Amino acid sequence: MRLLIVSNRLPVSLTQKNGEFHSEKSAGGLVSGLSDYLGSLKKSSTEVTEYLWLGWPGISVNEKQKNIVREKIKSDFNAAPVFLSEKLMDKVYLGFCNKTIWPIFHYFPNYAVFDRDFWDEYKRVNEIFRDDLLDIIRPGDIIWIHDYHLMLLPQLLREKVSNPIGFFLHIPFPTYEVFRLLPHESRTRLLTGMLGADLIGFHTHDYSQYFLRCVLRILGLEHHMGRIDLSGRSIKVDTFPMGVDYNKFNKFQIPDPHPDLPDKKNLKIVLSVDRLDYSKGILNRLKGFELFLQKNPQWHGKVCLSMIVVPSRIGVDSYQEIKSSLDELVGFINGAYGNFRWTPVIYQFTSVPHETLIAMFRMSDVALLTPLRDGMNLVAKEYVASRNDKKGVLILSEFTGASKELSESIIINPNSIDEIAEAIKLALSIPEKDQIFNNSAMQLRLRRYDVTRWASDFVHLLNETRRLYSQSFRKKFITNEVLDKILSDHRKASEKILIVNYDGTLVPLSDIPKSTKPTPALLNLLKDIEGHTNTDIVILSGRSKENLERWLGNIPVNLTAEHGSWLKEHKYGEWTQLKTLSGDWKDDVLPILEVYTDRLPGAYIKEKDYSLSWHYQKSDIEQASYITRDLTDHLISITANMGIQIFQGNKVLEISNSGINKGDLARHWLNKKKYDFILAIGAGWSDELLFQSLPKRAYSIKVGLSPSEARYLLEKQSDVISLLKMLKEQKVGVTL
Ligand code: GDG
Repeated sequence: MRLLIVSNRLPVSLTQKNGEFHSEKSAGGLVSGLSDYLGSLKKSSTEVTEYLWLGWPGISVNEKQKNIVREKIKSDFNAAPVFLSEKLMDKVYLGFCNKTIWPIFHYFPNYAVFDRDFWDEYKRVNEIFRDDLLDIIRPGDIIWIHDYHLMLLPQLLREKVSNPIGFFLHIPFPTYEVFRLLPHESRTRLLTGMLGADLIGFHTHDYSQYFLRCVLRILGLEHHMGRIDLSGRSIKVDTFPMGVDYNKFNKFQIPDPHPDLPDKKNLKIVLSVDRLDYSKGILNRLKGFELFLQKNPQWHGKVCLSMIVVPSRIGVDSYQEIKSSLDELVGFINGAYGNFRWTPVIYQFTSVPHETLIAMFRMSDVALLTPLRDGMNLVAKEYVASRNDKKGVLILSEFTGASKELSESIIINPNSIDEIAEAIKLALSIPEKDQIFNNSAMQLRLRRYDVTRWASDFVHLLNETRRLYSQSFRKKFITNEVLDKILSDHRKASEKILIVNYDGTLVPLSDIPKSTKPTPALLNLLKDIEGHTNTDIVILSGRSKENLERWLGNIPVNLTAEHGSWLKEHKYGEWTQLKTLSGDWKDDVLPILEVYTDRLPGAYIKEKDYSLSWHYQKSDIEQASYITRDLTDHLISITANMGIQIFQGNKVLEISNSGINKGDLARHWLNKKKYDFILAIGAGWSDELLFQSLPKRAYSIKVGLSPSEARYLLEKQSDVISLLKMLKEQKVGVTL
């Protein structure tokens, strides 16, 4: 199986000099982590046998040069380029990506810019990725898309290919209140874009939950244990905390003495490493260090903060502002506390070679990482993994994904300068044996769940998700052969019956119950099936008999209202009851429904002869979802001995004491004649009893993709109408 990794940038950046292309490996957590995983594929036996990395090569290329670039990066890096102009890429990277998504997702709405052009360019780049990928994707490939630059891509591809698609977000996913700051169109499209994937992964459980909540609040889609059902597909949302290549850091050999490193003498070193970014809390870190020096003169001359800041996003104003404040603050601290023999803050605004970084990790007594928000923060894990002496103390912000796994470190709130200063003091005093104890526990975890495990877990679950959800449904899809069989059996049979549910089957589900009145076309279709093909029709519904009479009373169909409380056989034209029913129980249930109605604005009660329905189409969806669960539990507990049934419909809870379920109803109608063709179609969970009660030779069809006892599945309600039209035509050899 071939794995296609898709990210904004390739793991390599091209430059052009004198007509020649030169490549340089790009830096960053995503690239180094995935490269380590892909490297491990050659050594181990996994389901992935081949891979190809797709992304922007970092340079504009003219038509003639495209093939040269393709060949170069394919042979050197097993990668394929998505060609985009540098101008467009810059606009999107420095526009919607880093001036809109990045600040919103990192809880800095004051830095966010909402610009229509940014959004249009973002959509364009995602479409260009889609178009280039379509030339490369082969059946059987699995596609893994990475990060916030490509959030629309899963859906854009889903519309064109059926390959398994995974999406992983490397940055935090914000809470609903922050996410909704995005304009309507972009917030909806970002969510639906991600939902094009079969598996969506986040670093932490919190991010997964925030995403699911946004999906509920903004798209109105509920989930069951992280599974969302949408347009005939199931999408799994899960948590995969990204790890590091533990052995690479732990076993790395560095020359001793290393030429780039500071002379340690008797100094304690506090290390800080980040990209320049307001989300990293670098200014707070410096202020914390300054407060520590202010409060602890005994440490003057004995400790230094060694700070590596890697330049990034040079074109974004907010980054320039931070850089100036940073320069100023470093200058202030060194001027106020330093002397000829001691520089309190050693500051480098550059990236350093990988080997130097590991050497710095090993010689630093403390790593001080104080992001105000960070998806994961791999530097924290790399520091712990690099310590082959198991020593060192990590001070880590509680707002990093990594803090969930590195709980033996000193966890601080980076908004509190006091907490940072106190933590530095504490870290410098922790005895070696405690350092070793804490570090060993963290190393154990990092060794077990390393970057290879992270990626292989994701890929494995992506395959599983597809196998479990989609494939099992797919097996039940009505094929052309099955369709032919249904139609020819229907044509040949002499006694035929069609039992069909109303809402969600004959008409689409709607939040406005009155809007699902049957159209003249539907009424004619039912009339024709009955008249031309001599088929008895039974319509099952939870609606009142008055409602059904008004809508369907004049066509030759048999009706069942209020979940079976009332029946009307067309040829007699009278509403009758299967059993003698009582509505006395309503006196006990109504007051309960009223209490819950008061608690949920927008909810209302409808009373029918032998049933009550509690509607909440107009209510806040999330609140309704909680309160409905509560109400259902409450009703079940008090009605256990009343013999009433509770049905969950589309934003309605129906309570009925018919004592008759859809299975009983089916038997009632089937006993009328010796039917040699039976077709039952339903969409809700209560139709399962109908499907179960049918004889084996009957055709049963469930509308929508979810586990069902029905023999076959149809994807959507409109497919039911197509099928009914075919029944009417009595043609064989057609397709849905
Ligand atoms: C995203 C999310 C998430 C840093 N300075 C140098 C250097 N680095 C390397 C580190 C580490 C990587 O860069 C930085 O990783 P982070 O995790 O801190 O952050 P990002 O790559 O910016 O971004 C983040 C990550 O994706 C993974 O999902 O953790 O939250 O923002 O590997 O070692 N490497 C070298 N010299 C440096 O000066 N050689």
